[in-house]
Parts: sequence; structure tokens; C-alpha cells
Amino acid sequence: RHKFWETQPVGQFRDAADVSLPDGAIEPPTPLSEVRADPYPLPAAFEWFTCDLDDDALLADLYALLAHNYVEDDENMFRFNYSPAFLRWALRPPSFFRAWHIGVRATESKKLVAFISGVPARIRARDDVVRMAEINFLCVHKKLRSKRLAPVLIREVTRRVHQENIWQAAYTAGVVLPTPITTCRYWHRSLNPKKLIDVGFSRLGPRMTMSRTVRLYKLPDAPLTPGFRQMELRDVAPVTRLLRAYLARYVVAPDFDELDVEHWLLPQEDVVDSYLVESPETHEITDFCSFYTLPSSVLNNPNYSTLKAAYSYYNVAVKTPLQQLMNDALIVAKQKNYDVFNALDVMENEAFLKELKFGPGDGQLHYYLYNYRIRNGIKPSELGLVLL
Ligand code: NHW
Ligand code: EN5
Repeated sequence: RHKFWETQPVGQFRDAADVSLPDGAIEPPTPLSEVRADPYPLPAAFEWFTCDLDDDALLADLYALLAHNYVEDDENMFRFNYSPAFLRWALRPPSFFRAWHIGVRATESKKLVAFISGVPARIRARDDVVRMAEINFLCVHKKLRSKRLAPVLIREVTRRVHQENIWQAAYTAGVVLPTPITTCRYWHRSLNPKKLIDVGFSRLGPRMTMSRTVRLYKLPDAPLTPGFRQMELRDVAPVTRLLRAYLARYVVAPDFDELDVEHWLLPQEDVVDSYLVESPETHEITDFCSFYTLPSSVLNNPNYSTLKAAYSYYNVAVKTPLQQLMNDALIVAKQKNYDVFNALDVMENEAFLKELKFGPGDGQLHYYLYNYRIRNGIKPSELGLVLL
């Protein structure tokens, strides 16, 4: 059934019932001298190409490949439209490897036709902090689909990760592969309901009029929590402490240090937004919330070409109730003109989704680990990891 995935060190469906298999690495590392030294062969007329994201022309080519060929919903109405600035942010965290930004181009025309990337991360599974690669942006041009190019890209990124003496990876996908550690649901909170209905992202509920719908999703003009403000560089240390203490509760979560927090959470316009609550009395940082910006192209609509979406990222509520904190996140997203606020049912998110008028989407997100077994998997609420 899975000609490629059956050959890989991932949980196999047939082993699902086997309780004797231990948690942890599925296969041991091999000596670095045994890691294949040269790239896997590509079909004739294509060549490997390590992408330099400092190069604005290359970044524009990568942006265009993804904007036209990356992930769509099941009815092909929307396609993710990651911005160039977002891609640069996502692909250049602390200690990134340039060799993990892997393009395939047509030898003759030099046109970029496929891509896969990895970035390094420390991810904790139970009490085991593991150096991993986070794999993302796997994309093959629509005209080259179903030619078994994806397995070649995956083998090549695996080889380059192994060359750095890293033997595990984390990735997410909308499709079922062997074997998810957990399966999450997307939830959506309308901020601009009229536009969402006009583009077919949502529907008018039964016995609802447009004006009742607009009223249902109305939000205050400004955040309600005293001391709610944007995160700044000076907040990196307290936010890191807050986040580390919080993520310690989850079975699988990133192990963030201050450099990671500065990179992943310091606000960057139209890329990532972070807010915190600073106690007006003690000036202590008590709570934190964040979202990233990932618009979708609206396919085949005469009136609109793009949807502006915010995606819930890492949130920590200690003193402020989580519901109130996330309501403020919705309010600032609305102020900034987002059309919809999306969230997965990970971490404690179930505790605010219904109350804040999120509705379940038609998409799922499956989480995977490569060469790392977690017996019986985990629940979405035990997952403290959000990938972009
Ligand atoms: S998920 C988003 C993936 N991208 C898209 O969906 C974009 C639109 N689609 C495409 O570009 C986030 C193509 O359809 C792709 C497949 C390229 C998806 N993950 O070339 P063939 C990520 O980026 C398997 C993994 O003929 P294609 C995460 C499929 O099951 N495998 O198909 C990426 C089959 O194998 P099987 C996927 O449609 C994680 C084989 O590919 C997959 O022309 C990568 C068919 O290949 C997916 N999303 O191209 C793994 N989709 O065994 C990282 C299909 O079933 C692993 N397949 O026969 C870790 C590596 C690092 C380890 C380090 C130690
Ligand atoms: C790698 N990092 O299916 C990610 N999105 O629900 C790769 N649905 O937007 C994998 N189909 O439900 C990504 N509206 C996998 C996800 C791929 C994209 C995807 C889903 C997630 C989505 C929307 C639009 C559906 C259009 C038709 C959806 C309903 C919203 C409604 C709002 C009001 C309250 C009820 C829900």
C-alpha cells in the first residue's frame, strides 16, 4: 500500500497492536562515515539546487512555486499563500542549515520545480529531549505529480539531516501516512463573516440572516485585559521562562531557549504577532499569546483573491483566564484586518474554542515523528508543538 513509507523507520500500521515495542528511536544512528556521501539521483533533466534565501530572486521563485503548487483544501477552493518574509522566518531559525533548503530545478531552463526543507529543533518526547529536523514545504509542481519525486526529496533531506548527526524528525500533513502520533482538527473563528461567506469559506447558518451573523461575530474595538500589549525584545527572558514552564506539561513539545523565543515569537509584521499581559501593579509578565499570519489564495472567485488568516501559535495563561486572553487575541486580529482566526485542538485550546465561537473545519492535521516511536500515540491535548 505504501511502497515508500513501508521502507522507512516510522511506526508501521501493522505494528500498531504490538505493545512490546519500546518508546524512542526505531533504529540506531549509523556512523557518519556510513551516511551516503552523494545526492540521490534525480530523473534526467533535473538537478539538485541548494537554495540561498538571502537571494531575493530565489526567494521570489520559491514563493511562486508554493503560491501556485502548495497545499489546497479538499475542494480546491483555497491554497496556502506563505509570504516571502514568512518563508525567510520559517526557514532561518537559530543554527539553521543552508543545505536543508533543497530545491529541484529543470537543468535546461533553471526553473524551480520542487522543494523540501528542514530546520533544526530540540523536541522533547516525555522526558527525552531529542535533536530533530522539522520538515516542511514539501512541494512538487502540479505538472510533475505522481512520478515518485516526493520519495526522492524525502530521502535526500533525510541524508542531509543525517550528515549533521541528527536522526529524528517531526512533520505534519493533511494526509494519513504511517503513522500519526496524533490527529488534530482545525477550528475557525470568523472575524469578517460576510467575506468568508462570499468566498465560500463558510456558509450562512440555518435560520440565520447576514446581519444576525455579522452581529454574532462582533468584537470589542480594543483588548479588554489591563496591561495587554505587544511583546518586545526586553520581554524575551520572562516569556522564555513562562513558555518553558508551560510546555513542560505536554508529552511532546519544543524545548525553547531564549534564542528560539527571540526568533519564533518576537513580533514581525504580517509574519508573527505576540502579546503579553504585564501586571499594571508589579510589572510582572503573567500571560502570553501569539499567532502567525498565513493568507490563503481564493481560487476562482470574481470578487476576492486572498483571505487573511491568523493561526493560533503558543499561548500561556497563568493569571488571566485563557478564554479572556484568547478573546483579546481575536480583538487585535480583527483590528489588524484578519478575516479568520484558526486554531488546532492542541494544548488547552478545547477550553476556549466553543465559547469564543470557533467552529470545526473540514480539515485535519496529522502529526508525525520520523524514527521515533510513541506507543499508542497521544491525544491532541497532550501535544505542545505547533508547526508552521
Ligand atoms: S505537508 C504538505 C505537503 N505538500 C503538499 O501537500 C503540497 C501539494 N502537493 C504536492 O506538492 C507539510 C505533492 O502532492 C507532494 C507529493 C509533494 C506532497 N508527506 O511523488 P509522488 C510537509 O511539507 C507520499 C509525506 O508520486 P506526488 C511535510 C505518498 O504517500 N509523504 O507523489 C512533509 C507516496 O508514498 P507511499 C507524502 O503527489 C513531510 C509518495 O509520497 C506526502 O507527486 C515529508 C508518492 O510520491 C506528504 N505530505 O508528491 C516527510 N504526500 O509510500 C519527512 C505524499 O504511500 C520525513 N506522500 O507510496 C522526515 C525526513 C527527515 C528525516 C531526518 C532524520
Ligand atoms: C503543514 N504545516 O483543509 C500543513 N483547511 O479546516 C499541511 N476549511 O480551511 C497540511 N473545503 O472548514 C494542511 N470552513 C492541511 C489543511 C489543508 C487546508 C484545509 C481547512 C481546515 C479549511 C475551511 C474551508 C473549507 C472550504 C471547503 C472550513 C468552515 C468554517 C466555518 C466558520 C464558521 C463556524 C463553522 C466553521
